[in-house]
Amino acid sequence: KRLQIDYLLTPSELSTELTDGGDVVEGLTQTVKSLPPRYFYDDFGSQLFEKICDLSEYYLTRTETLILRKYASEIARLTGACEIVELGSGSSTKTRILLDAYQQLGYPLHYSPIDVSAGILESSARELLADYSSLVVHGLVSTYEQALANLKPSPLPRRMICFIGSTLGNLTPQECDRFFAQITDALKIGEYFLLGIDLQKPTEILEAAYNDRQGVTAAFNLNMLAHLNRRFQGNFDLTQFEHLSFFNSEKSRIEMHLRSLTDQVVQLRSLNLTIKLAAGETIFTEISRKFNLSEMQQYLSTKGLAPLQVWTDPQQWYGLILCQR
Ligand code: AVJ
Repeated sequence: KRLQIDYLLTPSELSTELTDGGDVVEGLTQTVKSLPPRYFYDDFGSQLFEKICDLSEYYLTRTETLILRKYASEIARLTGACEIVELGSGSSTKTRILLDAYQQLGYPLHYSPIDVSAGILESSARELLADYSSLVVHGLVSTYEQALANLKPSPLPRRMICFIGSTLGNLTPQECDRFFAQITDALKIGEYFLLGIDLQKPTEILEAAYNDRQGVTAAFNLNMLAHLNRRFQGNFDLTQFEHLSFFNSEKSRIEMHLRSLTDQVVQLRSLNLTIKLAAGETIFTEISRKFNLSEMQQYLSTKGLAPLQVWTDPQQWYGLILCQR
């Protein structure tokens, strides 16, 4: 058996944390309303995100892909054979570059993708198994928090946790601190962490990437409401909201919001939640932080993750950092 998928996001596991819906109630009942970015990624949202990755304005994916293509074999040589655990694996397109490099060196291929979207995880796992004859996939449909707390012992002597695609940018500084504590808990001394981050660059370039001309990002943002409607018996009217995104230079982050076009009342029945929105009021759906590469290296060191090597593109738009615990 080369495929196993465990599902941690089932409603029965609602019990303890803010796993399913609790975080929605929490976000929507604050004075400044917000929703956790993980609710972008139902199966349709994951498809929309794949479309974003192909947009000419969205330089992130293509830049990270170039860096990976250029340096994947160096990464593989540095780490040696290891289990590749990926947080937010999505379609696993960029992961193939890593798998190719590990395969090239004759290493056994163990891949553990983790994603909140079951559909995209299942289909990409099947495609990978068809393309890599010796690959073993152990997927987890789960949030990062749940996954990191529930990782099975590695099938190989070493493990590398990959967090590429600049998903770290979605976390506030406080969330980052918690996240890295969980990462180091999930790694033994000597094991690896591979991080991809988007870097600071001119505002026009950043804002274009989050306001594409085709409106795919707007659709992606609005789809979160459709997802919540389905998942929590809600009645958000998508025509009564608009996509808003801009660069906040003080905080060095893109902010995405959904702005209410009218005074309205919305219900999420299965969460027992009724909220009021004023015309012009926004729901904060995402931050996407833009980092400084040397500050990030410093920060990682303080978190017990020693940077071994850093790679970037010629324009220094994007950075990849390999760390060792
Ligand atoms: C998947 C979190 C890296 O912040 O750029 C894309 C998500 N949001 N367009 C990002 C996203 C709007 C993306 N990450």
